[in-house]
Amino acid sequence: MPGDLSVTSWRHLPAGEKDRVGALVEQFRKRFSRAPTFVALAPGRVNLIGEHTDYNGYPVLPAAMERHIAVAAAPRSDELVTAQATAPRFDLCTFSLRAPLQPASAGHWGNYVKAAAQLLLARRSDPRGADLLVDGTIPAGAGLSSSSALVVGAGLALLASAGISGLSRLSLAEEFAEAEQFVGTMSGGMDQACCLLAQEQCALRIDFFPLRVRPVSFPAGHHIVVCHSLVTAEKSGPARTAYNLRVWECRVAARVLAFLLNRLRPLSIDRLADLERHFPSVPRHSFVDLLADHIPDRPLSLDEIARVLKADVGTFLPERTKAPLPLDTPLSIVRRARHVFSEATRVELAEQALREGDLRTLHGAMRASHASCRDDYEVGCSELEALVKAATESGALGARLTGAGFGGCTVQLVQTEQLPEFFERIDQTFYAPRLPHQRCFADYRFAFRPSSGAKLVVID
Ligand code: NG1
Repeated sequence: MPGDLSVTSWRHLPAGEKDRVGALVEQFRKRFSRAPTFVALAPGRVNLIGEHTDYNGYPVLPAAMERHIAVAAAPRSDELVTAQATAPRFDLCTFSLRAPLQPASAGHWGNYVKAAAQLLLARRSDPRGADLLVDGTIPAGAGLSSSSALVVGAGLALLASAGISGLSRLSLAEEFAEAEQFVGTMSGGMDQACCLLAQEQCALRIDFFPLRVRPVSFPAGHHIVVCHSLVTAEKSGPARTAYNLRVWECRVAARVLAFLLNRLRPLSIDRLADLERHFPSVPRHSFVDLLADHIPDRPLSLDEIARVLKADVGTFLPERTKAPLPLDTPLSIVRRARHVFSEATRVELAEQALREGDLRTLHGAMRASHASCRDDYEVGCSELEALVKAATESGALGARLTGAGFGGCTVQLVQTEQLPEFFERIDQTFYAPRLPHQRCFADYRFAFRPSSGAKLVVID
């Protein structure tokens, strides 16, 4: 099982990471005229399968990438946090740890640093601040969890600068997941858990409430390939609203099912997975049949749902929701529930297939997941469709959208020895026609073997 977060000397890092940390340390020295004391390295992740299941209490199967957010930090003598990024498009972010943390405008990158600072404030009533310098190689708005890597990286750097150590990776994953909700997304806990708990050469099966992980060896002779659809879906604008709507729809679906299963005393259930715990004799697929038997499969407001079921609208209002939606929002609860319950079964199937090296079954589960994300969860787009088709025709296994969707990336498996041919074909069919002035597409598609979780590096 995962243990505490220990500190590694930069001298013991593998060559590539050592160079990167060294370059960041140099930049920090130039900007702040002193050396940083720590560098946190927080990897992005790609989800093999289990999309939009985490906040429903069902498992996911991601792997950590070799791309990171790196945060260099040195303590300050006052209570200020100053965060700069190496990329000039991100402006300076400064805030005090004494004043209550207030989010800046939606989508501002500093909100993720403030989200991270909550872990420090939970441990110190009068903390000292730190100077931070942030660098990253994870494409943003691509469904590769760059935002959570920033929260985890900044959080670990702030905690280490304040002299706080010996923390459990599992508890940190739970705390960072809760903290990231500060930015206004009602997200689940997959990204922070993968970022902190991933193991080299393994995918990670993650279960939630309570958080548990188990590594699954990734088959030899294959690489995970990520391809960008060229559509970014930053969670600061419409993608966040669409994401939060899906969370809300699932919570209402859970409420409606709890009512249908016990009209006299409906349970306050807000997560679809909790239905299985409370009604163990009901097979998973029967929940969808029950819902479809009572609710038409089209968008309905909460009022309309209540009228169909001849019940008070309050019965179906989810609790514990930080950003509730207006009552007249149209909700597609039947198809959302169909995706979530079927995806939960596909994750179990995929994990088993990966353990047994049965790549044919894994391919089938990943392809079915893509269709379900597109048709029932409605998080696809035409560029993702074209990319999945191009990847499949170029020899990839299991091509599917990954992450929240609405654009972003696809994930697929490719035989290691076929990687050059795969890239040549996908460049010709997908990237070259869309980026006619470009010759190299390496920034948009890349291959890797699963990497390890976050590291805290001391600059000694
Ligand atoms: P991405 O794609 O990284 O934005 C989001 C959520 C996850 C999960 C997936 C969908 C955040 C920080 N993460 O990931 O918790 O729900 O969508 O499976 O919002």
